[in-house]
Amino acid sequence: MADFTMDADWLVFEPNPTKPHFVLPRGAVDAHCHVFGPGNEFPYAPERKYTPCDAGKDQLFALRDLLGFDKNVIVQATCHGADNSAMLDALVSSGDRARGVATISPEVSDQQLAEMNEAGVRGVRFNYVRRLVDPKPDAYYHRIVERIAPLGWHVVVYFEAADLAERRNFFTSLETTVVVDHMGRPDVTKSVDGAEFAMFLRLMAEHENFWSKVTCPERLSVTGPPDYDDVVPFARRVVEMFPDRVLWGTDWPHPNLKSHMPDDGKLVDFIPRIAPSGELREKLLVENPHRLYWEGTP
Ligand code: 0GY
Repeated sequence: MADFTMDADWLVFEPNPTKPHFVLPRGAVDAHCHVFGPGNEFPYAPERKYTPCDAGKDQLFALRDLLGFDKNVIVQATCHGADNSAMLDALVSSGDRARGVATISPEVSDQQLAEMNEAGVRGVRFNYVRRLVDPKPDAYYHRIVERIAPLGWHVVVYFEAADLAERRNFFTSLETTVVVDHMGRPDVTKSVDGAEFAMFLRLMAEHENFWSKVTCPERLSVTGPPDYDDVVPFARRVVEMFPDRVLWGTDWPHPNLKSHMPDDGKLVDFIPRIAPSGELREKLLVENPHRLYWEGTP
């Protein structure tokens, strides 16, 4: 059997997160999280760039219940490549309380696509972060878009802020809904009013098919935990400018963090700082994810 010992510098998720003070609205969705393995049941992909700790569906669902979420959107992680088995197994086990975002190749069969759709997959992820995947040409992704168009799925894109200028034309050529991970990973040491973040806000403003996850303060912050103060102005700006096109998620089990591991309860307590009104929080946590993933029904 393959050896799936986690990387020596891997930080394991917090085993005992605190219960948040902020009480999530009924029907709240954790719209960005992953499952890893377990590797002996769902082997990690040979081409992976990291070997994580196991973090399976039972642990994810226990966290969902502790934090007070109703549902999850499980995003295929790069350590599983295009083998979506662990994610699909979690969707099926969730009893309609999870949807998925898959990684597929253009050669996927119609039957595989139909089965994924039936299990709850509603999108595919294109990942441009070089430490996670090897880059592929635009034509490869266009072929995938042709395959998913009949299903009405959307595209999730993950990229670093510095790469937006180069990728923008491709992204805006997509006619599907396009969901940007983690606000396009802004450099939060720069001004929220600066040129780099302005480019991202303009992309959102000019293209109504673009959505943003206002996720990952723990990944973007330089000032650090527990308050992640430097991320607040960025996430709050996106929530207030585009209240109907934002999503929130924990990013559990937090792959590839190096500085610290967040307490997921504290991450939930971050939400009212970026979505200061009840109306904004209802859209961010309930209405928007249900529109995109559950045909609008909370
Ligand atoms: C995230 C971020 C990361 C990893 C992955 O699929 C993945 O491996 O998404 C990262 O390392 O920045 O969204 O979970």
